[in-house]
Amino acid sequence: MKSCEVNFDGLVGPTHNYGGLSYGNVASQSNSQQSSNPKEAALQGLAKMKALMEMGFVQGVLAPQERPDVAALRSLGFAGTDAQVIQQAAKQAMPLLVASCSASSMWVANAATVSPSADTFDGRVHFTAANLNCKYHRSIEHPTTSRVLGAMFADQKHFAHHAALPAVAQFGDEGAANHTRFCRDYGEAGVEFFVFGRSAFDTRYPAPQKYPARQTLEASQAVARLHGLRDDGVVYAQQNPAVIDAGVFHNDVIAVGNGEVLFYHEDAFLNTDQMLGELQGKLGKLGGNFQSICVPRAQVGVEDAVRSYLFNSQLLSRADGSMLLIVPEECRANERVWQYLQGLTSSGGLIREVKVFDLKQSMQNGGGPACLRLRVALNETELAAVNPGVIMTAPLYDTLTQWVDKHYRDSLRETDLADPQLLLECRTALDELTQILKLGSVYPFQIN
Ligand code: SUG
Repeated sequence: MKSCEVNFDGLVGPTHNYGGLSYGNVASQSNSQQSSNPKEAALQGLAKMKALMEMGFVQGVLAPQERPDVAALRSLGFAGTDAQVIQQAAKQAMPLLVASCSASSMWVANAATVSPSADTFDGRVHFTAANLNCKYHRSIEHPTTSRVLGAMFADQKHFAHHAALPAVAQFGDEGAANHTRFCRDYGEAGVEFFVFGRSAFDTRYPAPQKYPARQTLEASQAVARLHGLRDDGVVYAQQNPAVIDAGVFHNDVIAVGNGEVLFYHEDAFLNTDQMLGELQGKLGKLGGNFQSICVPRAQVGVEDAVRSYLFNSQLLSRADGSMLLIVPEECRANERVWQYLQGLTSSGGLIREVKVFDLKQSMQNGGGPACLRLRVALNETELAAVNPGVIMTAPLYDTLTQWVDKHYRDSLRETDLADPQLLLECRTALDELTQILKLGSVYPFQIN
């Protein structure tokens, strides 16, 4: 049976803003308080989805979350009408209002970890929503994430959904941003590669000194257990703590994998040789031929990698077996990175082409092409069982761009977040969106 990898991209929500909410994420910190353009952000994301669809890839769309999150503010003690809740929060605790308005659910690589059916004990595709408990503004995403994923992948014969892990730092889980899968073919059993930043219980693992390590080993192990993965089909690796301290807050900022290939920076991991050997051995047992492409620090330093988001790219398999790299415009703007990429594509290796996308609005919050997508490998039967409303088509692209044009503002500052009119605009837009994507009622304002 034919299988493919579907990229479900997060649709940018109407409150996209620069809140400076993510300590350890250099772009989020340095663009804090700048004026954002939600309309442009959403259209940039949609343009990438359309381009991939036109290149022949199956492309999906994942809905944004309800923001401002009035229910989250109520749980923190703000009361009255929805407008009063927002106004009180603006007066008494602006950082909480900003957090409750973040459109951070657009970075759906953090929505969940997904294991394809060929890897799991019961032959279903397994999803575990990420608790994202390192940052308050992201920790409030998982209940709605679970409802949206449930509405997209509803058929229990094919899809199994797990709730987020316990919401404590020991089980910090950031989803697919720290997870890659290697395989010969998307439909065959593969090796799932879990990258963690620290161990919660075992002091032998070093931890970063400056910035938080968001993903723990124990969280990754719990996800592997929930999904029923075979020991032979899993490799764990630790991120180099020094690169976390240099701004690599997720592994997908320093490495990307697809098929049998890992594209990574020389400084990305600890014990790299041992890890590569394990990947080679385990994929080899499945008949695969693991290959790695290491970018040497002498050619691209970690700082350039973080600035350009070279590794936050999408590595995609083309019909002829070669690969294509989708990178953000910032890679072309960085002379060393661009030179590296020119050399890479002309070297006769597997990666033959680089395509550049303008995702500046998302990039300014530390979200590149790879952050914006959740990969789900599906066979034909499973693909047919996905809610068809979320699969991108030319008419859906037109409908969504018109929807964005109608509902989104083209400028948003912190002071605008207190405007009760913004809440109404967002709810009107999202209500219409659930109809467009045929999701049913998934948002708190639709349920309560
Ligand atoms: O969690 N930025 C996100 C970016 C997530 C990127 N995802 C991956 N690498 N997969 C984060 O740090 C910034 C929000 C703000 O500051 O307004 C933010 O949440």
